[in-house]
Amino acid sequence: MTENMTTIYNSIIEGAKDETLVSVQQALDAGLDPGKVLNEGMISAMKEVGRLFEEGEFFVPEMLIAARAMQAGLGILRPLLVDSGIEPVGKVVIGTVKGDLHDIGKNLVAMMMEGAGFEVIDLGTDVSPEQFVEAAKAHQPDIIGMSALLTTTMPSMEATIKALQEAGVRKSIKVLVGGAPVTDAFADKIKADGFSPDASRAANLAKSLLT
Ligand code: B1M
Repeated sequence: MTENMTTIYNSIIEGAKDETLVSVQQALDAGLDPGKVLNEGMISAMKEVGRLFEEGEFFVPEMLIAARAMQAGLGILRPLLVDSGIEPVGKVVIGTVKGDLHDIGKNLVAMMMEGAGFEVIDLGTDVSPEQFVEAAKAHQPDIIGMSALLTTTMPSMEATIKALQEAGVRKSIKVLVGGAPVTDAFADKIKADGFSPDASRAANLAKSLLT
């Protein structure tokens, strides 16, 4: 890892928001690729935060301040990831499922989708099946994207797909799922149209689902 990248990585783990802002900007000014800064400096730091939490070295407050530093850094990357300059290719409604407050991955997927030319309606976190159905009716999206980071909230994805079926809107909408515990096999089981392990592949998959 370069010195810049190490500083970004450490500042996120330490939850040092100001240092994250400065180091991300410095890395970009030095000409480093935004995708590399994101994956190697930032996402890998969040993985380490998760490991430290599992080991009992970090608790919820440490996870929270690390997440705030991460979100601040993402604010700087956002214009670089989003600025596609192309006509909307479709409409996506996205949210983190009911009972789940993790939004960093979902926000990244939303950014990459915007960058790929989608109009994105972000419902935020803790989104119930009923709220997804309401949004499907109100916005008539091409795609609904659901994110879940907890094994305990994954069943809400299936409940949402069933609710979309019952409301009679499932056939006109593709459903894309993702989040750390979600797998291809789970997506098949709940009859989603697609699963992606990361944000950039989610945007590509969203495009291919429409063709
Ligand atoms: Co939480 N947390 N957390 N947490 N947290 C995890 C998820 C955990 C794995 C940590 C651990 O134990 N190692 C664990 C879940 C265990 C499990 O269910 N198996 C956990 C736990 C237990 C909890 C609490 C229950 C802790 C507690 O209170 N005792 C609690 C639950 C709160 C709730 O949601 N109801 C909790 C709370 C929190 C914070 C609020 C403190 C904070 C979140 C802040 C926020 O999001 N604003 C937090 C954090 C930061 C994490 C970790 C450390 C990091 C998550 C993250 O942002 N990663 C996480 C550990 C880990 O994941 N290794 C952990 C970076 C992000 C870019 O990756 O979200 O995976 P990710 O997104 C990726 C892909 O998954 C994919 O693309 C993204 C980018 O490439 N993707 C999609 C995501 N959504 C997609 C949707 C798609 C397609 C791809 O299509 C639509």
